[in-house]
Amino acid sequence: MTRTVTVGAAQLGPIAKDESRSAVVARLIGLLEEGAAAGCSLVVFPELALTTFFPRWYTEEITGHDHYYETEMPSPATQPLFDRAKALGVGFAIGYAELTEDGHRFNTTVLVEQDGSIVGRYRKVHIPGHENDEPWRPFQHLERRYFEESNEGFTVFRSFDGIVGMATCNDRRWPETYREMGLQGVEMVLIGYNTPIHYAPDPGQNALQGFHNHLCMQAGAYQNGTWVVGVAKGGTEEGVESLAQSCIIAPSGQIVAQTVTTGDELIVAKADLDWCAKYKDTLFNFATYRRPELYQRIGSQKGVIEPPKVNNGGPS
Ligand code: CDT
Repeated sequence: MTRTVTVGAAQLGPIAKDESRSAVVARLIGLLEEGAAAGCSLVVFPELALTTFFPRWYTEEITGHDHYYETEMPSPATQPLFDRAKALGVGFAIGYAELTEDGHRFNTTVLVEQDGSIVGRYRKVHIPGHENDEPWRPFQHLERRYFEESNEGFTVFRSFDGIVGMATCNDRRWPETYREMGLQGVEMVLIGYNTPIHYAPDPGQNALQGFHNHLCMQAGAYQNGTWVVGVAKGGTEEGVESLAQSCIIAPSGQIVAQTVTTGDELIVAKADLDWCAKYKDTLFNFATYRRPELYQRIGSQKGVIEPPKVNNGGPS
């Protein structure tokens, strides 16, 4: 018997600054129900799926954005989503801003089983952007002000009849993200994202946002023999245009489903988890072919250390 997970990528369109949690949760439930009707056992929502992408605004005090954070999950506002998931027998993954009891702030995603119980939590590792107000930008990307870097790393979870991991937005650009989970046998990586089209430090990259999005997720899928589900919050939110192009990628690296709008849209794929072994047991048989003794820099060195400049005998 093959292990097949019918998975839905539930892309969201913009969430307005003043949109209530209950209005957003109603949108999420609508997509969950659509997923159930399509036979999904798992529906994946984006990063920060309960609020607008608030790191685009600077507040002098970090607490100025506290109303965008969740202090419990589920909460009274999100409980209806968990209840509906349990009733439908559909699991889900959802990203949100987490404020812990002892005052830590993380960009978090939880994985919820078909019985409505939380089976896994992931806190974003690679936090992009900047910490201080940079008024020269048309809008801010202050994730480094509003979120801490997680020290928990990339755990994978036995769920949905397979091995499932999570990553968040900027994490998808880093090969280490996939390989850390690949080394734990991951079969499906769930990735939510909010990616503004305009990249202020180098606008030359703007036109390539869609290409880079798929490039890194397709490579991560293929090189680790895993499914990847990439889910956007897209469209123009509070005046900032963000990438959509959510997709479901097979272990071959091929995109098998992709959204065609920039709004709320569900795409579905039947993900055969046994397909992963075709890559994990052949070309990417890590146990046979990897050479970790030659990869020491990857685990120990953070920045670039160039080789010393050599004297080539020319005039000094
Ligand atoms: N949310 C998130 O991580 N977005 C980043 C934007 C990078 S530009 C500061 C991304 O990698 O898509």
